[in-house]
Amino acid sequence: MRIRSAEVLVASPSRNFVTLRLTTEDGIVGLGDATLNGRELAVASYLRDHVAPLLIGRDAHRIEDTWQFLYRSAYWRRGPVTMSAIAAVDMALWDIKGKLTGLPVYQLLGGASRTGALVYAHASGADLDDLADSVHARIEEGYKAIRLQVAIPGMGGGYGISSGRASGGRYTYEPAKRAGLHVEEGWDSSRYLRYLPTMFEWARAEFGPEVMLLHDAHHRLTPVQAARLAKDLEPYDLFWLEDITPVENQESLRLVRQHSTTPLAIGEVLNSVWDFRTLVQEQLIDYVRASVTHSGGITHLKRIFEFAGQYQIRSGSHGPTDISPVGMAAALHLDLAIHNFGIQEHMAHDRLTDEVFRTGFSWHDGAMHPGDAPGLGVEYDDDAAARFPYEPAYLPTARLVDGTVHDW
Ligand code: KDG
Ligand code: MG
Repeated sequence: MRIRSAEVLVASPSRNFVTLRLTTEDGIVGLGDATLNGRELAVASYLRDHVAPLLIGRDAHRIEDTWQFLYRSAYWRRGPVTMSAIAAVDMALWDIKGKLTGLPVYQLLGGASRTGALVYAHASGADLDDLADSVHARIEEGYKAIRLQVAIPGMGGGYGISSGRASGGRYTYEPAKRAGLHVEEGWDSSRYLRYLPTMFEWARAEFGPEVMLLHDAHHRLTPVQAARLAKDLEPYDLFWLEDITPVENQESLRLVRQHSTTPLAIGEVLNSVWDFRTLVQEQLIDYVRASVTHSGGITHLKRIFEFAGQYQIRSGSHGPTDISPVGMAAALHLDLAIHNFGIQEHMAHDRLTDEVFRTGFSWHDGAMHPGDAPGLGVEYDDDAAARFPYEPAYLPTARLVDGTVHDW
């Protein structure tokens, strides 16, 4: 079963997505997500100019061999551009294999280990009243786990605050801005550290002990600040505290661990099993946040999760809107199959995105299922995509009060 064509599709139905479409000689189509927020065209070129010519004529059945070939023969290893490109090829080949066998991908991965993947949604607010509305909306939609982000008084914002409802009435948070290439946001760690525990105290009083609460610090604290926050948040029983320090200095988490039992989640900017060695072997985290789209696809993310599983660390796949519905489907198939599943992030896509990508996702009791269509179960509508050409968009920069560039 040879690959006949490899097309790179770039469209912007409310935000940019890069999709790889592989077609076999017999006309079987496989889709893969290659979206790298703010750097989309780098992956599109990597695929179009360097990978597609290598794929034509290859046996579509050889998923592992193709993965190793693309990884090792490039010589230049890892990194988000390379690993997103390999991820797209890997997802598309799993999609093809599913269609050839007539099975959904989770069946090929060993079958379902659970009835659905517990998902968490985002809630955010410009203040506590606004946040309360957002949390109530998520609870009414059926979510059991919710990430809380709030603007910090006196700081004029904070990470993860939605600017309101997008098309179709859904609340979305889209940090990459189309208008203006250099959006800057202020940041003040002292105000944040003082305010956040009071927000969680309020949230537990307001929403009770049952709802699972999460928070993303988005890489902004020093080790000692991170330790203090994790300790201060202990009484509020978080499901996890995410990206509490920049991930490059992994040893810094030892300090956090010494001072707190708040569960930690890290890894959305990492992209290979080798990047997780210290975090996993020293048991410095409780959840692996890698994404199927940026970490080499289903084949490699499964390897990362199995490595983590040896240390009782669970999965927590990254799933913001910059993971396309194809990536989300791939993540859900893996979530269903692996043993050490923890939770799946779910940020509902804008309605315009749904016009381009048709999914068969179902939803029950706070959990999602990718559906039982053969392969990944996602279809791409070229006519709809043609209405939404690529538009450059960039992630913001964070600056401290004195103007210094900070981790965004
Ligand atoms: O493109 C950046 C987003 O992927 C990131 O800000 C989302 O941190 C994120 C999350 O946890 O969803
Ligand atoms: Mg995050």
